[in-house]
Amino acid sequence: MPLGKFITLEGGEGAGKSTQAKTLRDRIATLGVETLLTREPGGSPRAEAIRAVLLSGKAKRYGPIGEALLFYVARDSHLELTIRPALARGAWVVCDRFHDSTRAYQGAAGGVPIAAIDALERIVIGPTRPDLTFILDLPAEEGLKRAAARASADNQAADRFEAMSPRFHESLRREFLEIAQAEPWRCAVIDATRPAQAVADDIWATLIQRFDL
Ligand code: T5A
Repeated sequence: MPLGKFITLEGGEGAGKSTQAKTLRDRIATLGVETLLTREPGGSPRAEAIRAVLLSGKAKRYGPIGEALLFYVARDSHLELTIRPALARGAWVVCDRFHDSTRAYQGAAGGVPIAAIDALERIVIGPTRPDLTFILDLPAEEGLKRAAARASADNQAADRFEAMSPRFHESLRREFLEIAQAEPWRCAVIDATRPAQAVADDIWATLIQRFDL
């Protein structure tokens, strides 16, 4: 039975998830609880190796179902080796992307039937569901501009998913908002167009309220 809390951040490219995940982890630490910052795909040695394959585009040839399966192989390892042990110790886990990303990227935008994704969730995730999910919402174009600016500063090319069409990215945004609408007890939509500090303050106020702290 998990004792800790499982918090995920979701949204399109460049929405500010990594930035906010770090700030949130630091703020949770001030509560005096153990925190764990992790990410998907990734978070365990096997999952990080699969991340490299997925983001390089080498798995694109397997199609959306093949990619969805690889995301779930990575997630299985991440849950077993990292997330469940941390929750069992009472840690608060802050995870940059989780299962909603598969629903949006491989499901709604990629065309994998939702029944297949539901089955993978039941088999791999089981009861280890997030307690709270922040959906960072902003127009896809704006997020892609942020991601492109960062990539150019780091001298990097767009990855497998950043390189998809504007239509693909707009459908991601719609799907994340639909997920939030379908599960309002778990999800909170955060306006990510504002400066990072305002977004962080909103996330923190929402967490305090949702967890009744
Ligand atoms: N994926 C993932 C799937 O297809 N299926 C899945 O199941 C899963 C789990 C992961 C990719 O894999 C896909 C989704 C992704 O395409 P990634 O590199 O981890 O790849 O990509 P992202 O998760 O999209 O991470 P990004 O780094 O691109 O975006 P973030 O984390 O949302 O944004 P962040 O914080 O890095 O910020 C981006 C830039 O914007 C600035 C930052 O300084 C940075 O330069 N910024 C802001 N600028 C203005 N105002 C703000 N409020 C800002 N906040 C941050």
